Amino acid sequence: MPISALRRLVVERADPVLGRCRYAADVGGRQIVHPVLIARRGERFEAVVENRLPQPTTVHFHGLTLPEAQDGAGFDAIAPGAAKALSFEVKNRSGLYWFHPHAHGFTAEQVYSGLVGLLVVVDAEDAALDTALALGPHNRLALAVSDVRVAAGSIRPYAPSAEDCLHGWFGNRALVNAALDVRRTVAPGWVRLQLLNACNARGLLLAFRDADANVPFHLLGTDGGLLAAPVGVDRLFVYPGERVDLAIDASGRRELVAVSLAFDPRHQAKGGKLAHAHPARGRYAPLAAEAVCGDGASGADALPDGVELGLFTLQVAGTGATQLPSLPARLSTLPEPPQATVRRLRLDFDEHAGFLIDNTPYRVEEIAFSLERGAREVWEVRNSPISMPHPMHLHGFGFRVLRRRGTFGPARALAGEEGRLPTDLGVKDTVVVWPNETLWLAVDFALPDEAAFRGRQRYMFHCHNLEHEDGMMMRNFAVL
Ligand SMILES: [Cu+2]
Repeated sequence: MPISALRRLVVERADPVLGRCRYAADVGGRQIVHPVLIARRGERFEAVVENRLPQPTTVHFHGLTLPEAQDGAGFDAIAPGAAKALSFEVKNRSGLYWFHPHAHGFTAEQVYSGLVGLLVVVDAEDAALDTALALGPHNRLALAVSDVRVAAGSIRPYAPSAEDCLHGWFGNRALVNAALDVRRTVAPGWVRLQLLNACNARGLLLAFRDADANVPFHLLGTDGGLLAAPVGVDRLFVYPGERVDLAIDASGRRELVAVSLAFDPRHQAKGGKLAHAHPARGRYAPLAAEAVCGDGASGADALPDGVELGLFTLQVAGTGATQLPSLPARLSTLPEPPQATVRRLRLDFDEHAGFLIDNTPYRVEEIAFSLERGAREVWEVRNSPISMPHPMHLHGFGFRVLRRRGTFGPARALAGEEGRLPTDLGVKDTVVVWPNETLWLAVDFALPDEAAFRGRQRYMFHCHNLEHEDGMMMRNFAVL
């Protein structure tokens, strides 16, 4: 639905027993649940968010460049029963963005419970691509893929053990746009698929199968919009918070099954035992009323990270274009990565404190560092060899990956020039840092509009493994 039609966005529990939640858009008195929002670049978002949860929440627009007051990063959460008016201009490039809760201590539970919304930003470049691909009406899809724990036919409530808090909360089934066992029908020809990994913690090694054959596809874009040119691939790592924009040829196929292939997830951190100890959690009820076992057992067996998991099926039917158009050689012009001063950040593991940035647990009032608006920096992000993959998310600013060093394990096979993975070639706001790796990220801290961004603006850099995020792997910084 177009954002111009949105007046109210209700955050509510759909099932108080199991705690499943949803976003519901109010469009002139009519309710659309789990809305996929569509915005033209430059359009304004004007809506009131109503929190009907028994917990504080926020709406964080992941990937958008917004003033602190609209970023929903958790500095001023919306209390249960309260509402907040949101008003901002969508300034980002076309691409798949998303929105989700970001109230510290509640993020993992609320996202797992179903609060995942998609925002598709479109512009002339995006429309030109659809025309070039001769996309049929059913051949463009925007999908949020997460994993949930299903037992006896129902999705079990969020109840992480100390082990889950360390490695992440993993499910056993894929949930796609809030549904299990998703099948979509597409026509022969190009299919354009914008896909979000909305899992709390699971890394996806995305591939497509037709019977037993792996089907090659093309990467067109990443978190912050289109690549300069398409890249041919047969699998891609997509970690929590990351998005990919793909083209796959459905001609001559009966169905395409999207899977996450088996891989070594490189959880090198051993022996730590953690529990969410965020003080705010004790003051509010969990989302589910049904009692969960005290030791965190959820009544369903989780599939560990890196185990093969079926995601969804594209069934091919009908007739498409008689001749498949070739992919455009050029898709977009990317902002040049700035050459700039280096800021070093370390991702640490401590058996007692868990995963931290620069050995410092998150404190809401702390500002780790400040920089001037318009500053250009290269962030050198180094992950400990005794760690695990961390999908690191920067609020407010897209960045370019300049290079990767120290890559081992399954990512190494995908590395190209400067050690970069195919998904490193676009504009990013979330990037996975594997154990022992160092990444160099070029960021331009320009703020687009003096009036809307007046005064100091606080943003965050954090891990998007949501158990790590709630477990303090997060820092604030300020743009002056
Ligand atoms: Cu992490």
